[in-house]
Amino acid sequence: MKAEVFVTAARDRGFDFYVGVPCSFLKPLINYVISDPQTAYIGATSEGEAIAIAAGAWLGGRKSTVICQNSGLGNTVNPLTSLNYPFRIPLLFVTTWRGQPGLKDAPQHELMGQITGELLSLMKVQHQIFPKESEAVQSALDEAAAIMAEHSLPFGFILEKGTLSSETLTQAPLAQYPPGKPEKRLTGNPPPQRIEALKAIVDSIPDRAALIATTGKTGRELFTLGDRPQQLYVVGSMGGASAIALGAALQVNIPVVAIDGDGAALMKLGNFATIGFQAPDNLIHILLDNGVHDSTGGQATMSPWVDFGAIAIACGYRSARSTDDLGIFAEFVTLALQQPGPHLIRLQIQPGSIDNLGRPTISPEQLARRFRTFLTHSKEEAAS
Ligand SMILES: Cc1ncc(C[n+]2csc(CCOP(=O)(O)OP(=O)(O)O)c2C)c(N)n1
Repeated sequence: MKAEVFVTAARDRGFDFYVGVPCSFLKPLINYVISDPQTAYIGATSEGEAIAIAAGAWLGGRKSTVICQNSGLGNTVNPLTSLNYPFRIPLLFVTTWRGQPGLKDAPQHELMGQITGELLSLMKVQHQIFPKESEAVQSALDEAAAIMAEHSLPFGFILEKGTLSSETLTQAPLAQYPPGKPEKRLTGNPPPQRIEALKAIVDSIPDRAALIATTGKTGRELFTLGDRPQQLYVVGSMGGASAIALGAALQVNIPVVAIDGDGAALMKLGNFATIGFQAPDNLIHILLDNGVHDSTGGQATMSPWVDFGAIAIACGYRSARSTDDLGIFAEFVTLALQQPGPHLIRLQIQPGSIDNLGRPTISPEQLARRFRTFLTHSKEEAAS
């Protein structure tokens, strides 16, 4: 079957945004969506990142599809279970079936081939075999869409070897970014507390900007400071906040601000490369760097050895600024709002948190819908 049959039928149902990591079984589908000007394709550094970007795109009002090899299912477990499930974020999920029992395949696919369907079922991802005949595609997609609408969860198609006929790849040349330089303005004074940093962010950005806060105490402190519809507290999916922000930023014209932790950023360092490459000019990636996993008791991270600004610039961010001072930080945020991004702003903060730290009282499911409404309204306002 031609990949076009599936892609066209999916697009007719609103699915025109693909995120993925390649597999040789997927080559026709990936090559087709990369080459098709009517379809967006974001290459991710890992399958987990792909899920988070797709979730961000859904929050931004876009129906999205993740395509990957079943070897990468392990990488999707964290976001599928701690992001899509609690926040009830649907997506179309196409995974290959390397190591399908009875198929001669490489040894590294044997076990995953045996458990692919079971693993999806365990993660409450309903699934079926990717349709093999053109005539079956429309009804399979209708069924997938109906199930996604009913449960608001991902639906999977398992793609068997040889289902799709080959496609040629037409790839745009890689963009060239002007070489930047990371900027550091360190005072050596005691750095601020996280809560002061969050207050500075809220005070420095306009109300029309969206804020996506990483897991742990960052989201809890932001909620405790004051709950607002433009704020999303990513309670799980550690490291996913910046990828969610990327997926969302690509859909909207308002500033989208990811508030990351050093532990979370290090967990998904690949996100920097995808953000730098996709280069949404409305994305501001703020890193509150306390050098520890503060939320779990203050265990050290490797952040003192890591130059996040240099990494961001090397990955194609338009600017990367670092400070330990709240006043300079606020200046950096204001600059980032005025200049095209993506920007990294790293603020050194003290470990520790406030007393009487709250937890979001709204369910993740409601939170996601409130945030999605905020983002989609911003698009409607921009269009009117
Ligand atoms: C995949 C995963 N592993 C571990 C955890 C447990 N956990 C929750 S918050 C956190 C620390 C996050 O550290 P950092 O990003 O530096 O933020 P901080 O807590 O310092 O604000 C950890 C390890 C988790 N939520 N998810």
